Amino acid sequence: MSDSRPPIYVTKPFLPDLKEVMPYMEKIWANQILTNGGPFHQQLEKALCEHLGVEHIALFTNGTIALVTALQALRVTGEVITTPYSFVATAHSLLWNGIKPVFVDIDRDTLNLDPRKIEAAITPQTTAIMPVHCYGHPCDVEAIQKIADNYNLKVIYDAAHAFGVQCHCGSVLNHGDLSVLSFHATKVFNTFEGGAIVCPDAKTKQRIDHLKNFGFVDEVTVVAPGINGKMSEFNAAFGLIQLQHIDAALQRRAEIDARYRAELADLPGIRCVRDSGEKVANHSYFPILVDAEYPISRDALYARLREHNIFARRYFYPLISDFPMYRGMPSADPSRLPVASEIARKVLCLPIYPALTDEEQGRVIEAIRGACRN
Ligand code: T4K
Repeated sequence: MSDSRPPIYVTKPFLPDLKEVMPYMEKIWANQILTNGGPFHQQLEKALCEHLGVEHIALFTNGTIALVTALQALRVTGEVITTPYSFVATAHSLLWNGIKPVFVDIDRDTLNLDPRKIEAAITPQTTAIMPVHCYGHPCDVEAIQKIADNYNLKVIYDAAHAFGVQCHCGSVLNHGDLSVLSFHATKVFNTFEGGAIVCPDAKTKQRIDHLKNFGFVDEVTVVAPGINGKMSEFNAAFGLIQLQHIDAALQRRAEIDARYRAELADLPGIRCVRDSGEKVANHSYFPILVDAEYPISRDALYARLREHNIFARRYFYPLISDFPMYRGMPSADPSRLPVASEIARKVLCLPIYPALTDEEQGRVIEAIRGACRN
């Protein structure tokens, strides 16, 4: 049986009314500045610093180039400890810099890099740790910083999911040496494509700004083999509009999150992943874990939802360490990553986005509950 009702995807980008976009386009058309650090680019950097509660931010064309550049900016080499439970871009950014990723298992509750397992993976070649605030749930930032301080390692957070998240001491983006955001269409805050590096000081931002502009300092001076990572004026303008709607978008996400938790709570074998105690959450994803007590497997549930025209996603299956370019590495051996391997077999991310209607969410819940009645 296939469902004739409209499809529901795991996410849908928030798009403002086109009428709101036109005045920004008119300004771009009038001044003819399309890119290279134009007025909207500068305005968005300022607005994001204020909104996020951070000191310095460098906008990028996407999160992946921002990750690659963050590693360059800190001159990271050798080996970097990271999580296998993420989107491939996390580890790919290391390979693009000729760095060897060393995978360490995740914590069963937070699904983030397990700080208790990091030390055993440190070698004389280790220069940094690249943890991910997976689903926007903060890592154990204190424990990670303590290890980094003890071993003189840099910490670069892949904070692609963590827009607006605050832990007990303010923005989670202020932890580590650098934090990298993604503003991809599928993210809580999107600029179509986009990303950013949050930096602790003006000097680091300046170096990053050079690196994202081919290494140019002025017309005749190139100080590094930089890349073209600049955000365009269109994307920056769109970001300024998005910021006006972000609070309402996050509020709606919170409502959807709360309803899933309430209506799936009594289902045997369905566990809703908890947040990690953040003060302000962003509800960027809604991951559930499908355990053996549920009548059908995770993959059968995924297929069942598809029959109902509901396109949930298995983020993050397969593990990064299972992809061909990584699986030969000793640290990629599944026997060394038992928690990540188990979670990747059980996880399913349910649709969550501001425009998801109550009726649509009801369809998702009903399809999951339905399997228990068959
Ligand atoms: N680090 C982490 C931890 C990340 O999660 C990501 C990106 C990065 C780094 C890299 O940042 P970026 O370089 O991307 O800025 C998506 C995104 O493409 C990717 O950005 C994201 N993580 C990842 C978790 O998810 P796919 O392959 O699942 O995307 P796709 O095209 O299948 O989209 C999922 C659903 O979203 C679609 O079924 C429908 C909806 N959708 C998607 C797009 C692109 C729309 O409604 N409109 C759209 O324009 O990777």
